[in-house]
Amino acid sequence: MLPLIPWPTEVTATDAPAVVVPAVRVDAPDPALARLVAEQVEAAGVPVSDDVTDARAVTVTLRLDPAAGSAGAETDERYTLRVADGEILATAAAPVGLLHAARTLRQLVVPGTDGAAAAVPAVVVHDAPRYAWRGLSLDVVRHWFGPEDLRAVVDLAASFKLRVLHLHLTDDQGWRIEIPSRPELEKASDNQVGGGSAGYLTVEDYTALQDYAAQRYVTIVPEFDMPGHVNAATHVYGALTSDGVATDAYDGIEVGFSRLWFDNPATEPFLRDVIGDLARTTRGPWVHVGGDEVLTMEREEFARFVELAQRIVREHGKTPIFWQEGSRGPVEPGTLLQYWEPKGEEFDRFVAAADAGARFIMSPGNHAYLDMKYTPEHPLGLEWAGHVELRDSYDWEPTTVIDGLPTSSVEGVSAAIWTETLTTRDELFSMLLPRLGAVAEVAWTAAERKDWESFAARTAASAPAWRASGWAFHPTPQVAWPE
Ligand code: TNX
Repeated sequence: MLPLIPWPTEVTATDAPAVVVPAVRVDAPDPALARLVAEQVEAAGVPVSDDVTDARAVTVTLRLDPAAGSAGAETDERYTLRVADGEILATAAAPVGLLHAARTLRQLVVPGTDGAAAAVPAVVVHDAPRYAWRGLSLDVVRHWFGPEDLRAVVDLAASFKLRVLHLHLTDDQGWRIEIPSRPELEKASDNQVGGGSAGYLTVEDYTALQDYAAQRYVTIVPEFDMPGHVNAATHVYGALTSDGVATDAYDGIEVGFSRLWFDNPATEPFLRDVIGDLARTTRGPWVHVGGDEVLTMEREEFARFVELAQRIVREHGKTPIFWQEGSRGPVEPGTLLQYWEPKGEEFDRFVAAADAGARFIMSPGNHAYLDMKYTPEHPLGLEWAGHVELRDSYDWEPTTVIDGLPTSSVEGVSAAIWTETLTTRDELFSMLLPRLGAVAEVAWTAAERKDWESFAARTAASAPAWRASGWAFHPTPQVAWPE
């Protein structure tokens, strides 16, 4: 049993003996990639040697080769990994594929016991993802998670070959990103659920985080949630409210009470400043403009917000993303909608939006919301979408969650985690793990190659690697964990 998550397109274990790796030397097309691959190998407990004369060291060769990967897969992400005859060779059409190969290699390493060297089973892997959009959406407002935690989340996401980390940066409780044209927003950063001190990302922090993520082929997507979830903004700017009076700070967990007013002359300049600065500081192609849970606004006014936010994002050359409620506005071709709440009565509207050219990111609450409690007794999390055990986050098919949606309108899959009840990195990780691996497999692996029993066994076998990385996980009884 090979502890690979997500499960690859083609895996052939050969009869050849495992390759023993007392140490490894990395031969890669560029030094930055070599360093990242070395990081993976070292994380598996194998020393990396720069010494070309080191006779113990096995060479990990990474080579760009347009013919690599699984047959017929067009994507840049395809790769092949061959482990045999004392050699480890990764080939890929593009550097991202080489890094994927290194992630696979890291999962294959069997640590040595009692002083013996580690080994890698002889195997040939040809691989490519089902969806290009494989993401994680993370709320850093309800509780603040700073740059160090966010780098750890990038590492975790990248270990499952995810490509997108979407940060929910603004909400009722706090504002978590510096907007240079609106420096006063910093005043709304020092608050979170339950009060207490919090923080925000300066442009410099955000840029550094993007660089860290980009090296790992993870794109950061910023979210400015509007026209609801805006109490942090109306707390700072009284001019945005209907009576001109700034709202009180809020540290509870209710939703749906705050809002902007389309006809207020302060509103459009605020949207332009925030979206403009986010677009300028974001190197990825997407800006998320929220749109969820606006419970106190007429449909017509809401639609005007969707139209305006979408237009401003496009003026900055970015692709807009809304939560599914964006379908209540005039969505344009290429706009992305993130599906989250299984509300059957809205399916016709989603299909109409897809017919108009919108594309869907699937984050169904009952499968992909990793802030849901595993069980009713679970001490952390919410339960509005039900309880999401590991198997619930594994057993679902993105193309059938919205009745009637054309298969081709599915852009991909994102897990999501909201932090109303999560205050520490370990709490956060214990909700992400092991379920993030399940959602990653839904996003990567073809439906006909998924298998729950196999996934559960691979999850169990991944625990030592998670421990070695210092990643907390929830030992769900659905898995037979090793002692
Ligand atoms: C719904 S998901 C929300 C968030 C909450 C989350 C808690 C979405 C678009 N909105 O405001 O934090 O539920 O699970």
